[in-house]
Amino acid sequence: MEKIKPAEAGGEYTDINKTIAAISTPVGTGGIAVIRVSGERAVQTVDMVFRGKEPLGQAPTHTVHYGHIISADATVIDEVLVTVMRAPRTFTREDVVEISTHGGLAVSRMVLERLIEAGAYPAEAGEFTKRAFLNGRIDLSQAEAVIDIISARTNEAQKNAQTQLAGTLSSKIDALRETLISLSARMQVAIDYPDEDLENVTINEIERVCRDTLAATRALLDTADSGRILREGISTAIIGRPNVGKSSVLNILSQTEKSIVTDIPGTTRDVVEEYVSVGGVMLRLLDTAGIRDTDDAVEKIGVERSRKSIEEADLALAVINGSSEFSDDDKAILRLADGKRCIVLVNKSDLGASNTADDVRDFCADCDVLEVSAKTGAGFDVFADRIAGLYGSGALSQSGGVIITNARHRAALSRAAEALEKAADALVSGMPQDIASIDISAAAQALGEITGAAIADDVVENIFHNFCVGK
Ligand SMILES: Nc1nc2c(ncn2[C@@H]2O[C@H](COP(=O)(O)OP(=O)(O)OP(=O)(O)O)[C@@H](O)[C@H]2O)c(=O)[nH]1
Ligand SMILES: [Mg+2]
Repeated sequence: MEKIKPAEAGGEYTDINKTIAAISTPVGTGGIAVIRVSGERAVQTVDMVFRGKEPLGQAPTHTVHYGHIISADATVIDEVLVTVMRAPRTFTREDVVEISTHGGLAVSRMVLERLIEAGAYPAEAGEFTKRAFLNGRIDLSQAEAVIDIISARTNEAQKNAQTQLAGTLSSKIDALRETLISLSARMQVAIDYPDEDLENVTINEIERVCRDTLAATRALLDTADSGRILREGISTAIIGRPNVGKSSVLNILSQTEKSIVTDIPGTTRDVVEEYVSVGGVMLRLLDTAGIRDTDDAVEKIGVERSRKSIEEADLALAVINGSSEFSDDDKAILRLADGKRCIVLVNKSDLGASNTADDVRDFCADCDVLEVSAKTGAGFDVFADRIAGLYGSGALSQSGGVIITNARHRAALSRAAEALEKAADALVSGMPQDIASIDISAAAQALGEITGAAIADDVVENIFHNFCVGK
């Protein structure tokens, strides 16, 4: 079979009239792979390369068909199941056909190439979801929720993304925006026809609507910190002297051997990163080089990175060797975490009881001090409880359902809040209504960017390019 080069990405293929195809399952080997085809000619295109009991042309919607994908020289490429879904009850609202093949990389690629020979265009990143948006099935914040569901690493993050996909955020935003638009329209009439005896909007009413909408916008903005945590995890720097067991802590929490552990002080040089779920909360763990004065050039860089990662972290996880004295070096390291939330793990508890934990408590009244063993796992259940208490669902759910997890939404809400503040201030200081009216429209515009009701095309393009191909 002649190889077909994937078409170069370009404006041409964003054309909604084209039938597109892509492998929608992850690259690699698995039980099955799914190749998704969407567009006006989806059924005909697949029919050209499919041999089953009957052609797919007459297949009713939402039916599954057994058969084979056949190469140009009539040899069998794979035994497949084909699902035919006709518009409009599909993900893209277009005709969609999904071909389930055996999960080999070569097989799914050959099937995709066959489809391209038959006239399909390779889908761009996010193009299926973009079509769902362009065809009005979902709005922009729901499309973004699709990415979040795919990339969710904890149950909490996944639940929040599902809520967003269900349109909870959209309906909140739409309601706020509609209030502003109707207010602005009534103000406009009063401005344009000042002499008519129309039912005028009073300054008081305008100000009240601005303040109410501002309060609702701020309430959403207040959830953004929890939202960032939900999405990106708590960035947690594991810090401590060399050889205290920092890498062992990362390994036991992630149940991997990702970080190299040896009894040689100065083992870790680079910052090792791993996402783990602890107490239902996602932590982005950063295992760092043990902090000490060193002449080793490579280790020196590691120590510098370690200091930097503490600065950028949400949480410092300071590890101390409980089988040795609480030293001045330990104290210096705890001081680096001053002003941060800090949990101290007094490690190696399996080596016998010591006073080290009490000494740490005396030194640092604000620190949460836990005795653990990265060797046996003792004490890590208490650690998980502590994390759940600090960042878990109880802490998040106070915000009443909707949580802003997306930086783009946050920026748009900030702009809306700013515009509403300006409008309210203008009214209070007795400026003409047109001035406030401009700000109120700007606030409505900013809110509209969240759902995509009012947004520039290039921003939309940019959002969908963050998707993976096949989604
Ligand atoms: N007995 C005991 N040994 C431990 C425990 N945690 C770590 N160790 C041992 O301590 C040594 C150092 O562990 P690492 O995890 O490499 O320590 P580190 O802090 O990452 O060291 P550097 O990367 O050199 O800064 C290894 O020999 C580990 O097996 C523990 O809880 N109990
Ligand atoms: Mg290490």
